[in-house]
Amino acid sequence: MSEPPLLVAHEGPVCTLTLNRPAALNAFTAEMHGLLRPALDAAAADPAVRVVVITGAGRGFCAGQDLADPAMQGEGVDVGAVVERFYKPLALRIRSMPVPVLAAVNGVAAGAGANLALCCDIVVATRSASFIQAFSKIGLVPDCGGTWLLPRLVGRARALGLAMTGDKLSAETAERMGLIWQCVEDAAFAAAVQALAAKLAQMPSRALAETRRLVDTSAPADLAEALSWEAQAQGELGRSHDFAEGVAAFFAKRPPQFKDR
Ligand code: T3D
Repeated sequence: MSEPPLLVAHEGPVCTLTLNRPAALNAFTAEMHGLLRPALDAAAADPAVRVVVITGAGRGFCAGQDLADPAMQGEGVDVGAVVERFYKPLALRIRSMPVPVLAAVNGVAAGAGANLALCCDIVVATRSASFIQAFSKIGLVPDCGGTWLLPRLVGRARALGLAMTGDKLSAETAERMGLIWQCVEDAAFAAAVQALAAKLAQMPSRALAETRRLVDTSAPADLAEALSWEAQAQGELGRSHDFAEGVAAFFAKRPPQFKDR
C-alpha cells in the first residue's frame, strides 16, 4: 500500500503535519489538500494541541501545486477554481488557528509551497532550504496569500523582485531580508524546531492567536484604530485564566502553567 500524502504525529502538545510526497517534492494534490485542512481543523478542535508544526518529507518542503496532474495541463485550465477550492481556505485556516503554527522548512519551498510556509506564524528553515515564487515562470501570479504576504514581510521592492523574477532565494538571504524568522544549520534544524515548538506550546495560546489577529488586521488601520483594537483584546485577555496565572507565576517566581485556548 502506498504511503498517505500527509502524516500526522502527536508528541505531547505538539501536532506535526508532514507533507508526504517526497518523490515530487511534496507538491500538492487534491488528495493532500483533502487531508491537510481536516488535519488542521482537528488540531484546532483538540484542546491537547498547543502548537502545530508543518514540514515536508524528504529533501523538499513543498513544490506548490502538482503540475503533473492532468487537470493542470493544456489550455483553458481553471486555476482560479483550484485556488478558491483549496489554497484560499487553507491559508485562511492557518491564519485562524487558535494555536501558533510553525513552518519547519526542511528544503525547497516553491510556488504555493513557499506561500504556505509564509502563511505560518513562524518560519524556521534549514540553511540548505530555499524559497521560490515560481508562479511567474508558468504565467501565474503568486497565490496562497503571496500578493498580500510578500509586501508586508519584505516591502514592495523585494516583493515584486521575488515575484517577478521567480528567482531562488536562499534561506540565509530570506532570514536577512525578514521573509522568515530564522535560518538554522541543517545539523541543528530538528532540535531547533523541537525546542521552538516546545517553547510555543508553553506560551499562552489565546494571547498568541490574538496577537496574530491584531498584526494581520493592523495594516489598513490607523494608529488610533490599532490602539483601540489592542485595548479591546487586552480587555478580554485580562479577564482570562492565563493572564491571572502569568502574573501569579511572576510573583511566585515559578514557570506559568498556561492552559487557555
Ligand atoms: O491550479 C493551480 O495551479 C493553482 C495553484 C497554483 C499554485 C502553484 O504552486 S503554481 C507553482 C507550481 N510549482 C512550480 O512551478 C515549481 C515546479 N518545480 C520546480 O521548479 C523545481 O522542481 C524546484 C525548483 C522546486 C526544485 O528543483 P530541483 O532541481 O531540486 O528538483 P526537480 O528535479 O525539478 O524535482 C524533483 C522531482 O519533483 C521531479 O520529478 P522526477 O523528474 O524526479 O520524476 C519533478 O518533476 C518533481 N516536481 C517538482 N515540482 C513539482 C514536481 N512534480 C509535480 N509538480 C510540481 N510542482
